[in-house]
Amino acid sequence: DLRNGLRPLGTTPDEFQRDLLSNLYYRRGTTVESASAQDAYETLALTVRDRLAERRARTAAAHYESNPRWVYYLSAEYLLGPQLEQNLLYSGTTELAPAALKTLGFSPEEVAALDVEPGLGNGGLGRLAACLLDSLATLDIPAVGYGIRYDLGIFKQEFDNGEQVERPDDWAFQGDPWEFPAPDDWQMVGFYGFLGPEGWVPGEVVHGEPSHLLIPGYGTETVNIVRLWRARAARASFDLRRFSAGQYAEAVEEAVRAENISKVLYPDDSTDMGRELRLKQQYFLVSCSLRDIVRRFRFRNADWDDFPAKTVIQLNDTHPTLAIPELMRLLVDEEKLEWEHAWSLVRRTFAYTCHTLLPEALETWPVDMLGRLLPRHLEIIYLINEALLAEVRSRFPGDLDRVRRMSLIQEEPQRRVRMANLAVTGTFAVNGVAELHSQLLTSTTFADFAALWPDRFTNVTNGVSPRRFVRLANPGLSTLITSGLGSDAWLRDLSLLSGLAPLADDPAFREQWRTERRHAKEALGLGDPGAMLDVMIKRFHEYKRQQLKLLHVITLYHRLRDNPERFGVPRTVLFGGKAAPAYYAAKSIIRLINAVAAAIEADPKAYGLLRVVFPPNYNVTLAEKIIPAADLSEQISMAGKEASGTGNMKLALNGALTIGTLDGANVEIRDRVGAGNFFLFGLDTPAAAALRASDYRPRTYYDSDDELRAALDAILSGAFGGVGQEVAHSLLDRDEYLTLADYRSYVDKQDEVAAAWEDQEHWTRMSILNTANSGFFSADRTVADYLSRIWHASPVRLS
Ligand code: 26Y
Repeated sequence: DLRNGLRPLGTTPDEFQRDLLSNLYYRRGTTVESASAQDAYETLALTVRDRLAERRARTAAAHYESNPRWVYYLSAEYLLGPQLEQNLLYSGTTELAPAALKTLGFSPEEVAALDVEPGLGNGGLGRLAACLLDSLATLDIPAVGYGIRYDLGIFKQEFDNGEQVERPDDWAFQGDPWEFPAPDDWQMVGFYGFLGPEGWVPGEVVHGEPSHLLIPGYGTETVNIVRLWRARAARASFDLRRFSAGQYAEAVEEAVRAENISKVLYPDDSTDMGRELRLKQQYFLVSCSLRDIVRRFRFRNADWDDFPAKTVIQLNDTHPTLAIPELMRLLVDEEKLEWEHAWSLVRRTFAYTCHTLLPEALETWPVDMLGRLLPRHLEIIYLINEALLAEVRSRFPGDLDRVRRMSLIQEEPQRRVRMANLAVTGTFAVNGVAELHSQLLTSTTFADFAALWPDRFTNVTNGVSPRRFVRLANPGLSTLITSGLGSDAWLRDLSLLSGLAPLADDPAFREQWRTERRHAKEALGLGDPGAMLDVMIKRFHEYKRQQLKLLHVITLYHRLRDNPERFGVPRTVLFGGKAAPAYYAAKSIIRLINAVAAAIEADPKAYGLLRVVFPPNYNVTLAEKIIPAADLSEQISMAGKEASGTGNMKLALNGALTIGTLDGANVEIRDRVGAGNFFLFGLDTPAAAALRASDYRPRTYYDSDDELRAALDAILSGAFGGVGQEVAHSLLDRDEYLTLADYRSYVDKQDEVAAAWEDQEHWTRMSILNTANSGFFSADRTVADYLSRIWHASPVRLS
């Protein structure tokens, strides 16, 4: 019995310190006298990691023994955030580390600064994956996350003359102390080739080499893993003959080509060159992960018919959808199951989460490309399509247009495989990520599929980790919440936050609440601590409408120039976020924001009244500093475009008030915190859709609104260094996301925000009620919903 051989590592200060020194000597191979800060960091990481690894070993043993139903999460992205502080907290060693580090001569702060976050994701979808893994472990669910170990994560954003420039994110250059390599579990992945009489003969083969990171549960013993694949050349690919002939580049050509597959996270897919490589990445992830899942199934099971009962595989958007034809291939070609038998197993194994409403974000792959890279998979997709279309024809005889819309193959203007249709067809459950989003999916994007298979569709509203985004990000407020509630049980049951509601009427508690929030603002150190901190932090996209916030900023600036003594509430407006490198419109907005920020900064009239700050390289590390300090949360997307949002939840939980449209999860936030504690503005989804469908003329708003006209004229006249004219033109000529239509409603609502801010007692009351009523937005609740609606897996607790 594995468990009998393990003794938990010590939790006293002496034991921790002894282990730290021992790791410094024996694993880091250095001494106290010569230890660098990096040595101290890596040694501390190992000492903390060991404590989790011991729990991991016991978790694995318990899982093996109970042969449970497994939840497998397949995601091309994970934005795990910095690991050190989380792992200190989850291993109960937060208090032990500072004293132990002191013996090495380093402060906790300088060591924590060396903890590099693995930026293996772009934004919301990747961070959601990380929050769900955290909650799965916290709820003791046997689960594994699968992903790609990109050498280069999401680019580092810098500003050069206000313009975004992208620098490579070499996150693991120094090695990653949190990572366990597992080279023995390598897999082989084929690409290209041809279909011969014996089946698919790949023309190129690469190895997938896994490593894993530990995913500890909070307040429980369970430690799960996320397994990340790295592409390697098949062995002996080094061409010694060419090398000897001086052809150094050619000698490693094959290795380079193989390793390129996991080289870099795609920040978008707008370059043609990268598309095939992205498809290769997707298949690489899927193929390695499925073989690993099958290997794990076989430890304790012999009968394929048990596979769906023991396995649920969640597809995080369509990026891993090739898993559906890949499992068909494994079952039919390699395991020799009958097609119908295999299809019934596949259809009961997979579930699909959709994260978008933008038609242009639905993935499709050219049939030519897919057929060249994966000829057998294309054939399997055609076979699945035949059965699908036969079912459609028999249910809706004569409805040719419906058949055309539902086909897995788009015909015009180019033949392409529709990955979302494949994902809906090959799964037993499809969910959107907020109530409104799920409703819109069944009434628009997937209306035809919902008519055919109504029971397949469901909603699971997103959530966020209260450990990372309240406890770790906001320790001061967390302590206050714990003292207000009389216990820290809220960290595992966030609905308990409702117990704070009565304290909103307690002036002493309100005073403490304000004090903690002010400390967070001082700690952030951006802008004036006395000013309202108004934040918009998220990826840059026109539908999210950073340009609307910017028009408001320019309007405020004009008002203070014309009438400084009547300006009212001082504000710091904070923007954070990255734009896809080839998304020129979004990059123009970034450049214009920086230009406006500089103009305001240079104007003495604005001093003490208005500032715009835009710290570069918004990531999880920075989010954890900004969110606790924020007073106002900007959630101003065009209604019907933001699937959910999760930053909105993080900000509300930390006591920021939201100004927002009825979009995504804003709707549910407002329902819960109360309409009186939420600043609503703008067109709702039906009104926005109707306006767009009509003959929308943005210029009529420009013509009839003096402040709006002044704001756009300022940009057009070159008031901000001649920057951003293309932004103004695009708003006046097209305004795809109805920025001008919502401008007046937004600016007027912002005046109400300012008026509310003047009454700090009332504002604080609203702030407390936002936190008290946001417990629903815990990722623990999200996972509980996935469990009861889709996964149906049970906890396995360590005895
Ligand atoms: C195919 C490729 C270009 C691609 C890569 C990344 C497409 C989409 C994405 C990422 C999408 C994403 O992050 N979506 C966000 O998911 C969040 C979690 O569900 C939502 O809260 C948010 O509204 C949605 O935009």
